[in-house]
Amino acid sequence: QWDPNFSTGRHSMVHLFEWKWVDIALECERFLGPNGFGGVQVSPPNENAIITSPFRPWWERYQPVSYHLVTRSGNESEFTDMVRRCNAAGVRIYVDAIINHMTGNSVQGAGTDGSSFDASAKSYPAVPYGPTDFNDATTCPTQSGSIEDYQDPIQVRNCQLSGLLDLNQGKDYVRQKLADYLNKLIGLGVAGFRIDASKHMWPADMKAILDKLDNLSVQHGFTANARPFVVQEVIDLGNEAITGSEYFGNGRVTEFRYGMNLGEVFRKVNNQKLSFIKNYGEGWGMYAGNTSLAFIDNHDNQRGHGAGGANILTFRVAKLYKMAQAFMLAWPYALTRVMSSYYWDQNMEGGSDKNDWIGPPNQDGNTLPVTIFPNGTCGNGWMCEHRWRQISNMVKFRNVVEGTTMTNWWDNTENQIAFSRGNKGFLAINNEDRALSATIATGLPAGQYCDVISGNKEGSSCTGKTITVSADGSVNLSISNTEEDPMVAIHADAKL
Ligand code: ARE
Ligand code: CA
Repeated sequence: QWDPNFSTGRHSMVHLFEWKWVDIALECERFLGPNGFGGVQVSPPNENAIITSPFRPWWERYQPVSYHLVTRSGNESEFTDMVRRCNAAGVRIYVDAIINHMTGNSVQGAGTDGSSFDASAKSYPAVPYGPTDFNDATTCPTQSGSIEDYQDPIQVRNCQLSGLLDLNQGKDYVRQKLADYLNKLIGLGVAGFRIDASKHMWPADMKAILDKLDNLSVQHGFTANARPFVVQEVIDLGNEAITGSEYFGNGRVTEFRYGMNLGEVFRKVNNQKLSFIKNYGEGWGMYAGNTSLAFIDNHDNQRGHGAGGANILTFRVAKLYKMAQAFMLAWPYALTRVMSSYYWDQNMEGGSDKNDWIGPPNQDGNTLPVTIFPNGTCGNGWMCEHRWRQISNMVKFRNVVEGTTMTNWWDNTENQIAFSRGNKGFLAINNEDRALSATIATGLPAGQYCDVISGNKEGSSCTGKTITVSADGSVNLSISNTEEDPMVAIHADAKL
């Protein structure tokens, strides 16, 4: 299912990485609902291994111990309350589902709900899974039992990803346990799933699991017969045996080339220029927009895991990041997901970050709450990129321009671009080392508009720039390259 089941008029989701359920519930009510966000991707809610060396890394949550809903984000009643309150605020919840594997192959002990497990015995009694539920030498062809060659689809699907005990989704018992877990979440009112490590499962096995899923819960406000949304995490940069397109039949697929290429464009590496993105998306060889999920960065590649390399844009390069987010949210391609991170100190050695493991802001392993300052920004180490005015206002822009096409493309053949979305919205970006100064068609009705990058429309005035569209629909723009945000965005709902 490719449709995210958003409530009417909403068109983007946000990943609230490592947030606690109580904070997400509050955020749905106080910010996401009122500001037009469609949904939240939450961190894995199921019990995971407790890793103490390094101390409580973010990635311990990608090592399932059971499907009990107890993690450092909260327990089952807190999760249930969050889903109910977010749905009531018009905001859907998508669960990061770890169904390819269990923990690393040598850990043992107790998980975040106290369930015991022993990976060396392939034993997870709280599910229960035992040795025959995993791939082994009869199904995985490598000596080590790990994936050694990404050009061999059998290894990629049947061997261990970084030493994580690999479930055999060919078995009906395993399929049923996984479907039971996902159905429990559907019963609590979630709208769909991000399916972790989808590349490492056979598309047909995944289909068999997805076919077992219930319709979305009518009691939680979904329409009758609505199917769970699915986005499959497949890293496909175009150079491996497995392609994302094998998974389109099951749902959407993450388009990792989107943020990677856009990072190169905004950083101007490999002679890339903004004027080249006139046909961004399918025109650049990416998946069809209706089968893909677009994002600038994710929880992996913002810290050097996964794929995308050094050119990925993150909150650390805020000026470029906001421009890239604005482009993505204004551009008519794919379903869009905004990242919301926490801060950590990097420790770069030989090009890689020795601190890439650091978990969320915490005290003795207990995740700290997201505090909100009077100006709307977040404290306690939470970055809250989704609350940055330039980003949240573009989430709203995307809602306003929905249904229109891209028109009036303009560029200076280098790094200054502008385009309209029908007669509903207009965006101009100056990523040049000099001012942008030009008269450009906007497609919008004549009048005065508030630039939603530099401010908001409040009552009958603008807190930022006021932009005048003349009788012929053009604007006389000048955007200095030294501005905090060298771009301008106007739309129908920000007209004075
Ligand atoms: C941790 C330790 C490992 C240890 C393992 C088992 O870091 O050293 O061996 O535990 O004990 C995350 C972290 C991992 C972490 C894991 C479990 O990133 O470091 O391992 O959690 O705790 C491939 C997959 C892709 C995957 C990326 C990271 O194809 O699915 O690797 N992304 C998802 C999540 C991750 C998560 C997992 C999967 C596992 O988003 O957060 O891992 O649940 C090329 C290939 C890609 C490949 C990429 C990197 O680009 O094309 O397919 O991505 O290289 O290898
Ligand atoms: Ca597998």
